[in-house]
Amino acid sequence: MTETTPLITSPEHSVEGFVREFLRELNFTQGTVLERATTNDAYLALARTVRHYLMSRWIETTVDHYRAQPKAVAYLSAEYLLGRQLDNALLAADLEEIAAEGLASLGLDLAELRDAEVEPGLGNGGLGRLAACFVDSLATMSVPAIGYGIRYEYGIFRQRFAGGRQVEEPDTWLAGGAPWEFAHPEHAVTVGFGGHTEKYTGDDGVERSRWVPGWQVLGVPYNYMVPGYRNGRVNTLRLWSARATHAFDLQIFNEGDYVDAVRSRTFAENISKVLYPEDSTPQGKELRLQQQYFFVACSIRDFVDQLLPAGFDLRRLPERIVFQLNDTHPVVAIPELMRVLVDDEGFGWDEAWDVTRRCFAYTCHTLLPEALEVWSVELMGRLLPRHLEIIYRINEEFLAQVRERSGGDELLVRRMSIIAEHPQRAVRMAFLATVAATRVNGVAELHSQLLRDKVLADFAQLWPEKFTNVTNGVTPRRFVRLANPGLSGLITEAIGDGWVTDLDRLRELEPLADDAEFRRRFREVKAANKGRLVDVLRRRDGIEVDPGTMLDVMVKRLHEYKRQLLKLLHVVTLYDRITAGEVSVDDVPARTVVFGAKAAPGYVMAKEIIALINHVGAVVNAHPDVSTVLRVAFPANYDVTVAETLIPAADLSEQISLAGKEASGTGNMKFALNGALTIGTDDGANVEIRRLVGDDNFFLFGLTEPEASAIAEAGYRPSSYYEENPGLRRALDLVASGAFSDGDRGAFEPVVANLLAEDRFMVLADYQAYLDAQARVEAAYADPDAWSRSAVLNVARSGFFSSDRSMRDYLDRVWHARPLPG
Ligand code: BZD
Repeated sequence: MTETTPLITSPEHSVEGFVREFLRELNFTQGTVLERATTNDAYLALARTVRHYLMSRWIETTVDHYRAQPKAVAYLSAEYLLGRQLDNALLAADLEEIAAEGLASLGLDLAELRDAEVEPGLGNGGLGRLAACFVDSLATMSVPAIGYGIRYEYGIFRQRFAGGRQVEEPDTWLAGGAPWEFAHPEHAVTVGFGGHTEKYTGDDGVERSRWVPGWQVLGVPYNYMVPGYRNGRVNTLRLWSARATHAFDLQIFNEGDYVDAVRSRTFAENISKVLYPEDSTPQGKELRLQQQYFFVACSIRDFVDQLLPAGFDLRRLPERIVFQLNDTHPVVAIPELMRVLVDDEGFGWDEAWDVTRRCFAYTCHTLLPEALEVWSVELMGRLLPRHLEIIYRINEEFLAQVRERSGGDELLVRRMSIIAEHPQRAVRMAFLATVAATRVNGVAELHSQLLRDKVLADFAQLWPEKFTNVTNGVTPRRFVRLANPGLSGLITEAIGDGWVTDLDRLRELEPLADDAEFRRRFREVKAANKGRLVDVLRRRDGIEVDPGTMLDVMVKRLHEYKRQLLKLLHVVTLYDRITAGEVSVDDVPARTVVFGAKAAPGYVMAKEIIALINHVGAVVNAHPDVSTVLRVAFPANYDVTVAETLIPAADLSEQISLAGKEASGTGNMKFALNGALTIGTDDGANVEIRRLVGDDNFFLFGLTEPEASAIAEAGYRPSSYYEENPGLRRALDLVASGAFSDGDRGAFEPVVANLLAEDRFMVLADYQAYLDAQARVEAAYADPDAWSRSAVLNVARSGFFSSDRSMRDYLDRVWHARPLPG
């Protein structure tokens, strides 16, 4: 790092300056001319042009951080679900109008170039998208921060439907070129795996252990700009790509085994090849642990070598860094930092532990017991033998403390041990994180409460001060300002544009909920957003949506606990009532139910549910009467880009998980901020949304968490609901009859049978309450003026759900760090 200020000037901030820079890029980097440029050529040239406008800010931010040596936040996350970069970069650089005008003067359409970008889908769902929102907010708030993760060559799979069933295809997001990344092979880091440990006596006479890895890989950093919103700051996201240590192993090569030499290279590069498409059910695969260790080892090495001054005293590390663990995926960073301090830097154990403890904080994102990550001791010992030793010692000292404090309560000791003994000996990563971290947080109030009371109750007893809550948030830049330009314009006209970085100011809209003209314009915006969605779905999926209908949207990963089946039973019931002549199409408001969901490829039930939704949709949409008031749309491959057009168009947001199962949800926040009303359970952040927007502007239904727990405790019998509720019985019988599978009774038998016999997430118990709530939705929707009043109030009262506020909470409650304004 140089100490001189870089002499770099941005291209001129004018249409002419922009056009000049764009054409230079087209000529010199793409090697083509305007007349011959493909859309992708033009997109790549445009991306690089925009980059140039951000470059001096990026360099200055980096240099400032190095000079000031502030306490920094290193966000460690195995996933970043970034979404497209171009629009956000244009917005941050205040170039939207200039670019549109400049391109138009060349006969190019910004909207078309925008569509050429393939989003980097380096995450599964909420957790990965949250990381992307957080790095955006950190940059916008001028917090010295770096995001560390993995540059997967293949992101989340692309979903297609064949005969209504999900088919996965590889996500080749890098194929068209990657204009937003900067590879830095010169800063590659070497990471070891496998091998064994050796005991030896150090110079100080102390018995020590040293790791002799069996093989090594290189981690090559790729830097991505994280531009703050018009604040002169650009932070860095650093994603690691795995390479073989030697491009060719010359010795093997010379021995003539060329194929083996190249194969070893493939082996190393496999580590960052593909994102695991699992959410909520860790698979315990060796390659996954390799990925986790790979990226945290690279990141710690990088921070120490690149971001700290030479000769920095690592005893003072906690003054300079806090590593935020995004769930348990990066938790092996804890024994890694211990290893670096003890083995490489010669620290004593206690000293190293004291430093390490103060450097980590842990966020838990789940409540499902099966989602808590464990690694078998066998695998950990084989892949990371020294780390396993360290984990054992951490556990030993921790359990000694538990014994002492509990007067030798061995039951408690066994419950709290970082090493589980059954069904196999395994490392409980959430426990390791909780023992080591300075702070442990859940992601919504209810979730944090349940962590304290249930999942991590023993730990909360021991260290109540460790536990805190930080409710999730979403970036208003991407999810309001960019995704909903119509609403943004309306808001800005009313209250100025300060809300983009101070979302609490949306409160100033509250009086306008009672202003008929404002409501009319709000409805106009919603209608225009629906029009935009109709175009996108027609072009992208060949799906026809009637923009005059209520848009009832359920988009999120497919999981039983999220209860897409409950939504589907509502659809089936409506279909049943209309076809049976019990309900006239004149009496129900026309609605389009939109689903978007990917299922983990190995999650059989989730894939069955996708097929069932598509089959029900096909029958409903083909029915001459029913389809006049009810249609199902299930665009394949729901991703961030689709979310950005879908959410602003929605009227009704479906947040219907069984209470106590959804840690927070963040889609729920995006919908509320875009003026959709929520139908939802008392779960995750729904609780806070409802409290803020008001009971009258939220359709609450269903069991509460204590009620659901009590039913489970007493022995839940789903079939009793089937027996006692004729509507429910008819809906399930209809599915079982083959009505949606060309008469094939067996087709969805497993889905129905599971609901009747087990129904782990109490779909049947909440069915009637859900239908009743939907009836309230219908009644409310019949009064457009009252509905839009509620919608405006949802917008006005949801400012709390900005990820800027989440970052402030982390700064105060967890990180104890400060912004460094430029
Ligand atoms: O994290 C989600 C929770 O389910 C949501 O309730 C919450 O809002 C968000 C953000 O806090 N969890 C995930 O998205 N989890 C994963 O994607 C995941 C990925 C790999 C392995 C395990 C879980």
